[in-house]
Order: sequence, then structure tokens, then C-alpha cells
Amino acid sequence: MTPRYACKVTPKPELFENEELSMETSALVEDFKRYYGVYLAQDKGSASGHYLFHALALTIRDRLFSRMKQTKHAYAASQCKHAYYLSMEFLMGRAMGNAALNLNLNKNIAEAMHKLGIDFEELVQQEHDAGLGNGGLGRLAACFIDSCATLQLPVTGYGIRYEYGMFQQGINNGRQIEMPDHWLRDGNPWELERPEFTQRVKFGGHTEYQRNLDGSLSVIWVNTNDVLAVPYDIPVPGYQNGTVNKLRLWKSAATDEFNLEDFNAGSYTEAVAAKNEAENISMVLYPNDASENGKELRLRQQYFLASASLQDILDYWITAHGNDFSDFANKNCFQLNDTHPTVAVAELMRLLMDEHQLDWESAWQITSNTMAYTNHTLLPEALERWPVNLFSRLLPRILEIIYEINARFLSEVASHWPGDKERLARLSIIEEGHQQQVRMAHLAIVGSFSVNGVAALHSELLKKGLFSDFYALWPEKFNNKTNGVTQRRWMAWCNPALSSLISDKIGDAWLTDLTQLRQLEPLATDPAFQAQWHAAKRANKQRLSALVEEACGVQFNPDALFDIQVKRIHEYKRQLLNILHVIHLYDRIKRGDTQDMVKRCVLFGGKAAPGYAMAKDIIKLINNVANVVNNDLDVGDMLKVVFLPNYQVSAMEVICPAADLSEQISTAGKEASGTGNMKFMMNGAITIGTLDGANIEILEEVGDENFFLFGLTEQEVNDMRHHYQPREIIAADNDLMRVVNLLESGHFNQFEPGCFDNVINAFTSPHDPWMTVADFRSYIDAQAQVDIAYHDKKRWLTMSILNSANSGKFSTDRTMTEYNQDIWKLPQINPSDFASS
Ligand code: B1H
Repeated sequence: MTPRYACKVTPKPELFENEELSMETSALVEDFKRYYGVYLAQDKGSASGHYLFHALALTIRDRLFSRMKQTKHAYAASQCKHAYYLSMEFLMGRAMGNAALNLNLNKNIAEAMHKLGIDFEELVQQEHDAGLGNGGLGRLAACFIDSCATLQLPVTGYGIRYEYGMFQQGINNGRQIEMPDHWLRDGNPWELERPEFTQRVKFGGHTEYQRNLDGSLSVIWVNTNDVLAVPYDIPVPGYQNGTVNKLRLWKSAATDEFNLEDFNAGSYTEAVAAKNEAENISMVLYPNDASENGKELRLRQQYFLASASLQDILDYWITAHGNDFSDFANKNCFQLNDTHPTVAVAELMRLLMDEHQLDWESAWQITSNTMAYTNHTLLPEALERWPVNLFSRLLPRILEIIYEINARFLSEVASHWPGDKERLARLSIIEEGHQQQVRMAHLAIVGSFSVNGVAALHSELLKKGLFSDFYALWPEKFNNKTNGVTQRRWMAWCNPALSSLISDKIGDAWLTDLTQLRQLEPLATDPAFQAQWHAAKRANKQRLSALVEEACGVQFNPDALFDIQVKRIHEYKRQLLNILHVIHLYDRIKRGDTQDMVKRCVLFGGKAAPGYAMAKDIIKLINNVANVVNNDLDVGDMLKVVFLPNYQVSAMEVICPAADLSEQISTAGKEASGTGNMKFMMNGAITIGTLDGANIEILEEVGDENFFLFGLTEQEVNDMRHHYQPREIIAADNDLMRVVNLLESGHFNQFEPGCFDNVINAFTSPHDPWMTVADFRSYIDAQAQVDIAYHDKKRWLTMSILNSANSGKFSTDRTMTEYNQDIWKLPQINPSDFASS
């Protein structure tokens, strides 16, 4: 079964008793009682967690929406520039705790609930995660909009209100099973439906030329199957500053005409059934992280998001400016979260030309000065390409525009590199071949004034490799924006023990300026402070142990080293390397070679894309190894291993505060940035990692004595590829040889012969792209250093404190400040400066 990481709520009998309370707390109690007793029509006897949660959510929601209105008025009154974050994913997780913190109502709510005999912390656990994202890219979007609200930047998120979010993962006989995540089943108290802003999105049909009254020609897109896009607004509160920004999510719905013909033909049932096609668009999130996604429904989703959002923004513009778009590019900016919403480039051209009668040059001026593109991966399998014939069937007008953009672009290339046919073919937005494809990344770069990667190494590799031709053409477009995470959720909310310790010592300015944590540096070796730091970490480890015991039935000893790898399961992230190390430790214990070894609890978590067989085999391997290790009496509590099912945002809120060791062990050059690495660092975990993504910048900030570095560099990985012989490396390394022998002898799959053959063949092949074996020795040696360091409690605590103290760079407040300074150029707007009567 899937654990929901939720506890039962047990209200005490004093429910509805009232005592002397502060104004704010009394107001909360009153509102709560009204929602609970009147709106939800409950009484003492029916106090289920569900209604209690909803009553409190509605109480908090009122306070969010009133600030959201004020914020909207302030933006309108100031007529300021606005940025829009277009993303197919917003991995928001739970909202209640974050809202309480950001509204500065945490204490009042806890007090109000206490007076009513309800435990606020238990209530928070009732909330279902909003899992509208796959992993890092979706969670980044959530952290970004949090920081923008805290920085009081006029930024709106636009996404899709998927009926089903990321699947719920169960484990059956060690294998992943997927179950639907119907997150809206119990209602979503945080959203407000705005039917009055419904948009209409076109699909299919064909284009025709039409002569206008002035004799000019314009294009019309006719015979389309239209779909309605209905917006739902979700409040995004800034940290205790009166700003509440908006996340607008679109739900698809059928138009009435959709059914008209069938109705008239008397086919009532067919007509109603046809609604499905429209409603399917926002039905389900595609669960593929950084891998192929070539389905028609996915392109429909992408266009649906782009078209509905741009029409919404243009409508708003027209309300204030009519059809005058001369100032539009000065007042609007669109940030494309990877290529997923990139069809927006062509859609904005279409809307400006076909719907608002701008000529090509004016429309292009606006489009190419408002679009900005963020790339999140170099992996070729994740680079989006859509077959031209799919485009021409689904979005014929958009394809015409893409062809025209490409023709004009290629003539610019031809004049820059006369006669260079190969370069022309390489750069073209249309890839030739037996099936022509639209290269979405090329469309994004051509249509944008800014192109950024998400960590320093990643941005360099974009310029040197994947986009080198574009870089040669337009070097000024390229820039880096190293990712971050919000310290409000990822420290203050999820780690109250550590946060209150920190605030006691240095005050609470770190909540909005994370570089303040550097003040902890002088305390890193202070014995009294170390003891408090250790106590906080130990309490967090106990909290995680309880979760692990409940979900996996395995006991984690809070004094052991907590060694944690949680992220999507992907070969490049090399969960395999980690489990090879676990097998090595097991082998050492069995041989009695435990000198210098510390007690370890190894935790894995993460979802595999449902069609990714190798990733699923890796989950099975982890579970089988865990089974053998955890049940071997010789091992005892020297080593425990678990695969925690259904890793999600709310699970990470318990996991990252409890980690000692953060596993960031991807093949160098493959992880664009990583953001889990930052959450662990902030919470005082020490990283064992390769020189990849943002690990490099973490190492720079913390220094190599506070980081366990291992493995080949990106350059070395690519040099070694040509003469990689893993079987020779295995033969030359006794430790590795024993690990491979254990695997090949079927030690972990005694009743399932052959079940790991594919995994073994993959990592022992000279063509293994992830070069796991190449890094084994260096990884094992680094892990031995971990043991030595952990033996020395004082040294470990110093390292832990220094990691947290030096994590200031990795706040999304810094990331967003950089996006704003270099790309968006928005003013800070304080709603209280525009307070209306
Ligand atoms: C990242 C994705 C991604 N990169 C395709 N690319 C998807 C690609 O549904 N799809 O088709 C979904 C997601 N996700 C991640 O972005 C990187 O791997 C991380 O390294 C990075 O930290 C994160 C945020 O920038």
C-alpha cells in the first residue's frame, strides 16, 4: 500500500470551548467555527480529519485571497512590467503550512487549534500533495514563484490543472506499481475558479486566405475543433510582506458547439461522449522526467497551455491599451520553463497577426523581445522534437508560422556563414530525415532574447556543445542562472528544530537573506552550539525513523549515519553506483572486515517513469538487496537499507532535515543542476558527489574539506568513453569483483533467476553511457572517508554546520533576483504603497 505520510487527527473534547485569546487568534477561532459548523455543517460528533482540515484551509484562504486582491490592485495601479512563468509543471506539494508561515499566522493558528483541542501539526498532515510535476523542474517552478512573491515581483505562474498528478508509487514484490493520483477528489480549498476568464483554444481544421476591406490579405484558421480553457487561481503568498501573487492553472472543457452536430443528428450519447476528447487535455500529467514524450496528447497540452495563457495576457493588455501594442514588449516578459511551452513563440505571432492585425515585423519585434528560454537538460532523449505531420494535422496555422520563422532565420544564418550548408541543416528549426521534425529548442532559441542554463557547468556545456552554433551566432543571448530552493519551505517550515536554533543565535533575517547563515561559521566548532545542533539533527532523525518504520517496517537507529539518495530513478543519476556500494559494505560485514566502518542507514526514494524498464529494474534490485541485508543476522544494525515508497514533496520535508550524507553521484556532465543537493546542504547534510551540475558550486562555497568529492570530470568521462573496458576494471579490483560475483551468482535473487541480467549487462558493457564502473573505486574510497569523518563526532558536526552556513547562494531569492536583474527587469511593488479604500 501507499503510505500518505498522514496521521489520524484526534480532536479532544474541549472542541468549541472559548477562552481569552488575542484578536487575531479569536478571529481564527470564529472563522474556523463558522466554516466547520455552518459551511461544512459538522458538529462535535463528526470531527473527522477531513472536515477539520477544510475548515482551517478555508479560514486561511480568506486571508490569502484578500491579500491577492490587494496585490492585483497594486500591480494594476502601478502599470508596471509583469513577467509570466509558463510551465507544464508546478510541483507545489502541500500549501497549508507554507501559507501559515508566510502569513505569519503560524503561532496564532497553532494556538487557535489548541484551544479547540486540535493539533495543528496533525491537521497539516491531512493535506494531499499537489503533485503537478515530475521532479526538479516542477519543484523549481514552485520555489521560483514563492521567491518572486517574497521579493514582491509582479510575476504570475501559468500551468495546467491536471486532474491526476504524478502517479502514486507502490511497491509490490520489490517492483514499482503505479496508481492514479486523484488529488482533487476531496476538493481543493486553495483554488478559485474564474469562469469569466475562460479562453477558447483551436485545434485541427485548415487555413484560408481572406481579403480585407483595405485589399490586404489575412489568414484565417477555420473548421477547428475548439476546446475551452477554464482558469483556476491559486494564491502564492510572499513571506510576511502583504504580497500574494497568482498561479493560474487551466482546466480543459468542451464547448457547446462541440456537440451541436451530434445533438442535431439525435446522437445524444455520442455527443456527450465527445466531451471526453476536450476534457482529456488536462486529465493527466505525463510522468516522464527527462525522457521521451512523443504523444499527440502531450502536444495538445502544450499548445493548450501556451494559447490560453497568451490570450489571457493579451485580453488583459487590451482592456487597458486597446489594440495598441507599441509598449507591449516593455511591459511583458515570458519565461519558458524548458521547451515544453515553446509553441508559445509561434502562438504569440499568430495572435498578434491573425487576431490583432499586426504585420510580421511588428509581431516578431514583440515576440522576440518578450520570450526568454530556460534549458534544463543536455540529455538527447529529453530534447523535444515533434513530427511535422502531427503539427500540420493538429496546429496547421502554427506550422505555417514556424516555417516562416525558420525561412527568415535561415536566411540570416546564410548571410552569416555564406555557403555553409551543413551549418544551415544543423541550425534549422526543421530537422530533415525520413520523418521531418520540429526542433522545439531551436524554435525557443530563435524566438527568445535570453537563453539560460541552470548551473554554471551546465550553461558552459550548452555554449560549448549542444547550442554551440547558436552561441556563435548570438553570444549575447546566453547566460547562466544557477538554481536554488526556497528556505521558507526547505528550512523554516520543514525543520523547525534547526530553524529556531539558528534564529536564536543570529536572528531571523536569514529567512529573506540566506547569506546571513554565514554568521554561523564562527560557531561551527563551539561545543555548546555543536551539542544543540546535534540534538536538533537527532530529533529530525527520530522523526524520519518513525516514518521509515511505518512505511517499510525497518528500524533506523538515529545514531547511525543516515545516507540518503532521493530523486527520480534514472540511470544517469546512478542509484546503481550507490547500491553497488551497499553490496560492498554487506560483503565486508560478511567477511568480518568492519574496521573503521560506521553504522549506516541507507535510504532510497524516487519514482521511475512507467515505461522506463531499466529504472524499474534498479528499484527491484534495491529492494532485493535491502531484503537480504536487513534480514541477515550477521549484519545486525551495522547496515540497514530501505526503498521508501512514493517519494514526494511532503516526504522530502521529513527526509532532508534528517540526512547526514547527501548522495549526488550522477555521471559528470549529465545532471543539469540538481536542487535536492541544495535542500540537503541547507539542512546540514554533507554531500558525497561528482563534479556535476550545482555540486560544483556547492563545493566552491563549502570548501573541499567539507565535501566528499569523487569521480571523473566531465572531460575525463568523455575521454574515457572511447576506450572504456568495465570488465577489465572489475577484474583488477577485488572489492568490485566480489560485488559483481554476488550479483552474478544470484545472491539477491535466489528465487527469481535472471531477474537482474539486464542491469548487470548494462553496467558491465563497454557502451555503458553512465560509466558506473569507472567511478566505483573512487566512490568506495570517498565513502571510506565518510566513515572516518563520522567516527569523529566533532569533526562531523563542524562540517555539518559549515555546510548550512555556506548554503546562502542556493536560495531562489538569489536566483530570482538574477533573473530579474538580467532578464525580466521588473520593479518591486509593495501593495501597501497602493492601498485603496
Ligand atoms: C530536468 C527535465 C524534464 N531537466 C522533460 N529536464 C520532462 C524534461 O515531462 N517531461 O517531458 C520533465 C522534466 N527535468 C531537471 O531540472 C534536471 O534534470 C535537474 O538537474 C534540474 O535541477 C532541474 C531544475 O532545473
